[in-house]
Amino acid sequence: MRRNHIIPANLVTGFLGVGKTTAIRDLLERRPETERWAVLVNEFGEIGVDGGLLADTGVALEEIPGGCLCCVSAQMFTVGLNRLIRHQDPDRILIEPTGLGHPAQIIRTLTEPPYDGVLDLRATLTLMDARHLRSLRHREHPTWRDQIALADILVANKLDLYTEADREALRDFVTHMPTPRPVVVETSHGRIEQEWLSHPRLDRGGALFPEARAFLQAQAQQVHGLDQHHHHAPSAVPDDWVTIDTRGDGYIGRSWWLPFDRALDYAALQQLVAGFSGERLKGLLYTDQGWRQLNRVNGDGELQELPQPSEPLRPRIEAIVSENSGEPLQGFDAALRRSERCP
Ligand SMILES: Nc1nc2c(ncn2[C@@H]2O[C@H](COP(=O)(O)OP(=O)(O)OP(=O)(O)O)[C@@H](O)[C@H]2O)c(=O)[nH]1
Ligand SMILES: [Mg+2]
Repeated sequence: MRRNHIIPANLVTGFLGVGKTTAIRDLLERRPETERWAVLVNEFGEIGVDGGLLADTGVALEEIPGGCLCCVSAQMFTVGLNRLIRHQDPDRILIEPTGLGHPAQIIRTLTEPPYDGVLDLRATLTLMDARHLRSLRHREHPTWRDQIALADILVANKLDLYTEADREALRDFVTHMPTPRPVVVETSHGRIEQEWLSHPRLDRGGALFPEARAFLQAQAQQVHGLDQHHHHAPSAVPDDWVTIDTRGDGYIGRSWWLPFDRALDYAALQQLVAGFSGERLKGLLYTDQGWRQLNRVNGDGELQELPQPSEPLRPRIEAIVSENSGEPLQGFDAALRRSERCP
């Protein structure tokens, strides 16, 4: 296939649940009518949920589940990206790595052969939640740091939830950032100006951050020791409960495929969700009250209406908990199964 233009591309990165998919949705809704955009979403869990949340936007979509793009799914990433480039010939590509993604390596991949003449990687948009500035768990996480360190546009999202102290902490943090500093903006519901997508990447002398590099090396060694990962297409999965676990970067993820057409008890599900204290919970679920989407970060977020999907959709849910939070997933798993209505 012959291409006659270089495709502008952006990374939309940031930690678990900060609002990346929300921002991408919003950008897609306001994209120029004449332009064809494509999105590549990578998720920590083995079963993608974000793709389902973007399915109605009408853009070409590739989902890479099962770990960070630069490590476990590196090959899937290339395959997915190549497919978008060849078959869609898009005018722009937005890439959402998992909230536990290592951006330095992804940036390197996208700016080296074979992609250097094909993609024009512009500004990296890093979303953050300024409330995390006062949370050691976040500030000490190497991925959280790297994502922010590599921002060209640093988007402090969820402004509606900040106290004045959070905003003050953000100002203070930014003042102490090393140069070149990113553009810093505060926003809510992922609202991002289209024109920021065209900003160039900051020149950081081609160097990865030392922190990022040491971290990536350790990661690479770990990955070499990992077993083959199996990726399950929905069609290949038996129509029963299936769980797949992912582990890495201090977190454990569990993904569930639920059987087609069997409803969960809405009230039981609601109670289960309200009691979930882990880091992240996402899902597309069929209940006795109809379809619901679930999007919870730490303690925030409940079940919400989901329009009847236009194509058959396999209900799915994904939980991410911190590795040292005990084993809350087992209790959750059992209760989730109990919430299924008798057929
Ligand atoms: N209050 C509030 N909630 C928001 C805002 N932006 C996003 N959210 C909510 O935060 C939750 C997570 O948003 P997502 O866009 O799924 O976050 P994400 O970064 O893509 O999450 P992962 O892909 O799982 O890392 C959702 O329930 C959103 O509706 C905001 O500005 N204010
Ligand atoms: Mg997302």
